[in-house]
Amino acid sequence: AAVLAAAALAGCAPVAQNGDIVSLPAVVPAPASIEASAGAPFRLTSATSVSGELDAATALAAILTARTGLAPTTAEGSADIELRIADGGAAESYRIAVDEASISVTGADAAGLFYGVQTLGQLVARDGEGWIVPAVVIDDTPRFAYRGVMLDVARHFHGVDTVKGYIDRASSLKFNALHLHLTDDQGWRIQLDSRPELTEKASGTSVGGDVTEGAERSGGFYTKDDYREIVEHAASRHMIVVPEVDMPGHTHAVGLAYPELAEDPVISDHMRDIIRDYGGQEPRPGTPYDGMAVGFSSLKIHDEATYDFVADVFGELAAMTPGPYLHFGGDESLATDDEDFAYFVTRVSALVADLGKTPVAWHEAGSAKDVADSTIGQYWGYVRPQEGFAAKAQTFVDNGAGVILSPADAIYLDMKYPSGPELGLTWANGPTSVKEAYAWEPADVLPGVDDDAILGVEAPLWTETIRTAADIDTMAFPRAAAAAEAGWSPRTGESDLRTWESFRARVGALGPLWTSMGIGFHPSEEIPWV
Ligand code: TNX
Repeated sequence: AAVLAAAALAGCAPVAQNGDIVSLPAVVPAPASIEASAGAPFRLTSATSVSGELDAATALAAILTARTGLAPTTAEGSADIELRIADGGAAESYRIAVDEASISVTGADAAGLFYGVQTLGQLVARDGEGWIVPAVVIDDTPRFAYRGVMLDVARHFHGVDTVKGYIDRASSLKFNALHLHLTDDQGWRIQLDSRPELTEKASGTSVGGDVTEGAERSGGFYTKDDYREIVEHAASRHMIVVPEVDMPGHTHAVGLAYPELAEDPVISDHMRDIIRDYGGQEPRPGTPYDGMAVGFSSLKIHDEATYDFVADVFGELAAMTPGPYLHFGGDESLATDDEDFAYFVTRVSALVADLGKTPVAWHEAGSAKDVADSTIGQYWGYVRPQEGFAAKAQTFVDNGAGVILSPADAIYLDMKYPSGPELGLTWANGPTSVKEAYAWEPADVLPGVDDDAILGVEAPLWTETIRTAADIDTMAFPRAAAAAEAGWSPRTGESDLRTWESFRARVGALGPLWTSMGIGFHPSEEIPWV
């Protein structure tokens, strides 16, 4: 225990390797390969110099300053810390070599170098004499190309600064996609020149009618400049933005701006149960909805005006979004007849594909056998799929496009913790512990769907109960780290680091770094925080 405690103090985590407990620097997500050497560590001082790529040097300086108060001096040519790009490796991969005299971080591309810098930030630790980086060689490369976090800005609106902060946090765990759930029954959050009424008439409320943090009124929306600022900030952290406009369900807000496009709400018994359990009003046409129930709204499927609307919305979003994906939702369209749903999904997926973008949709869209071939399915069933769910996801695999995995009982970040804040929901087998968020293997979720058909992993944060930046931090950290590891690290069984015991020790060692970054993580008792 004394050895383990000492290891923890140095920012290392005990790991079982070939039957022995050894101590390795705590990196999350676990790298593909890490070898600690017996040599003396590198010592950071106020004289430490850095040279190489400017963006990476800036990113490193920000981390080191926050963590240690020591700002490295920039140099030309050789320096103590050298940050370089050398072509040849796999996309987003990097290598770090640390010895007593120097540190080199080499990325295969700018993203790889950025990830190397994030890892280097995690390696910084303290010993009795000061700040050190342990002598180590790391060769690292991602398992999956797509590693996402989703933020629902429709149920509660979250302003630009909050989103930028979430980008910073997520990119430090090597996430490379921010999916923004921009629209839902409760509000439309993106200004469009082609359809200005959407934000004029349908952005003014949120769940519970809550007033947005830092604002004077309920709801809110991003101007086109706001959206550009988010996209640019994401790009500077090597993340793409995946905008979602959810349809044909989850569209009550559309009806506030364009009543002629919306069917009247369908109130099911299930909805009455939800209203009884969670409170709130029944939705009424033309009246803003601030409840939490889902599945009552639908666009009109057999009206050409609907498709003019969809073409305007996705046409403008495509032009505003440099990333390759446009998400058209498709979940929980319980008020849309099955055949109508298939017709709608077929048309809208083709429309998005014709814009030169790759459509993404929740897995229900796979019930439409003619969904555009390039459409990626986002699976939100459980780690052990419920009846019928895997078959829908299979459509996207059969088409050769593949799936993004978001198993709700593991990495829905809006599920309550077993003990902790009163925030969150429980419907997906919740509460969800950190261990449950960690203990699943992507290739074991959908039968026969292995790495070649899995584009990646995404952790959604729905915000019915999540109102502030602090709420986001609490729900996402530490569980987003588990999703990051599922998306980036070698598969379970292929690395000594891919065990719950190793993960919890490594996450625990990150506590001081997260604190220095201002992350208000949930101090879960499952984690041995340093
Ligand atoms: C289900 S899973 C939803 C969302 C809710 C969420 C709450 C899915 C694609 N849709 O509409 O916000 O549950 O956890």
